[in-house]
Amino acid sequence: MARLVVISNRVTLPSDRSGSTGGLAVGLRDALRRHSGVWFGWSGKVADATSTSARIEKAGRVSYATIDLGRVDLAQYYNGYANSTLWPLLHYRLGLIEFTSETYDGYKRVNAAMARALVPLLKPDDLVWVHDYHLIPLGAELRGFGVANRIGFFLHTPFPAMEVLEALPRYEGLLSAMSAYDQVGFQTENDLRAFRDCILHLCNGDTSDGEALTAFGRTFRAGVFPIGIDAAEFAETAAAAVALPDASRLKASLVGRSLIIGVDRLDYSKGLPNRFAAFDQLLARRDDQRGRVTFMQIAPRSRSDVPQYRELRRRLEQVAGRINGRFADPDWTPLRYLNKGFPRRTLAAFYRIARVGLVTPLRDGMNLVAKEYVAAQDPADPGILVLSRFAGAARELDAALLVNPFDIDEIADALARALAMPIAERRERWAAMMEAVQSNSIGNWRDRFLDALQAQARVADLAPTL
Ligand code: GDG
Repeated sequence: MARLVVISNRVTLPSDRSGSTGGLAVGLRDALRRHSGVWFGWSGKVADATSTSARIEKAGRVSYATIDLGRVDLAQYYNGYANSTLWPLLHYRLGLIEFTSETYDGYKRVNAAMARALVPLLKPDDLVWVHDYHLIPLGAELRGFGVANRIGFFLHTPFPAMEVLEALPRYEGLLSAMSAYDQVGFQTENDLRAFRDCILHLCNGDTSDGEALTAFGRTFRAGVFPIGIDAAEFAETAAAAVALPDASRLKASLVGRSLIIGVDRLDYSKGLPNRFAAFDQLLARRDDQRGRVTFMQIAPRSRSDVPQYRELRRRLEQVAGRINGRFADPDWTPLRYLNKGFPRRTLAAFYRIARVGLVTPLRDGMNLVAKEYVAAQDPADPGILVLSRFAGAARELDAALLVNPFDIDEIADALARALAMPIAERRERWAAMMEAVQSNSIGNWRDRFLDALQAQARVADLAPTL
């Protein structure tokens, strides 16, 4: 079996025992163990200058190869172009996009530096799998160094509609960089369709069957590979974790009230202000809910060096304070807003205790929290998921209460409906969702993508076209 080389912005080192490893990190680590290979990326450390070679840490059959980033590079590549230009663009937030030549150059420079540090670690038969928007140009940079391996790219975020992408100065560079891969993967059909439109209409590209695309002098494939979770493992974790002290304390603190739970990185794509407004509206309009429901929003801080994220935090603190100031009783705090992370098993137990999972991103590539919430439920007495139609997960979880995350009234109504839903309907909806979550595991996702990549011819095996 070919070795697998995974490249992502951040590498989760085996020494990370924080218990906060996300599902994706677990899935990638598992794939690497099965194939043996290398996980390459940023160490998370900042130095005066970006490393020119990787530091290697070995654990079993996997080598973890990391580089430190220089201060200026980090500011321009990560906080700058990746998170202040591409992230808002990919989430349809044109008004938030900041574009400067400096950050664009920094983004390209860091991708080139990563390629330079990676090349000496590659063997000719390695399957190379690049992840996410931080690293779009990496494949083209590797090709520039003569790397002829099969190289795949998976985009975890949405891919925007053509008219949105066109707003990005020099967007052609991104599309041409994506055509340097052999296999490009997206979360949903929508994303693939949008990408195909861009290749066909903005780049004079061509397609024979909708998946094989030709542009910029290369032929490559693009497909849909929705990411999943290990549902059985998550269900087991949740069932066992409800007995832990953290879970018992939460349950006791509710004194019989229903719990609504939200779990999201503190990010403007996750729709938190509208979600808070919907809860406010539920309490304002429905006397019967006052004192009977608690909403707990877990929102660990993320990207705090980007001003828009700090601004979002300020705004949410104000709204949370207003809601509690308006509705709280001496023995009831309606909204519990926690800016910190929890170990994975604690989260799993919290999901299981919650009667409603509230997942209302304005746009989301997939949203794993939605799938985790479903997997964590007690089959005998499952909770109900209220889910944004603009999360990739809505494609598979259509038995959730689907809402438009811009429509506060609709979210508030869905909350009221979820809180009052009879057990028979909850069970029926949950069974349909659980089947969807189980049938598309993280293992399926990984295997489908790698099989598709493996099926491509290596660049070196192709007959010369001249
Ligand atoms: C990107 C795309 C796509 C959250 N808080 C804690 C914690 N988490 C975990 C969740 C979940 C993960 O983080 C978040 O995944 P999401 O999918 O919801 O969102 P993004 O971080 O934006 O991920 C997204 C994903 O990539 C995968 O392709 O679905 O669309 O934006 O697993 O449980 N985990 C722990 N403590 C926390 O406090 N342990």
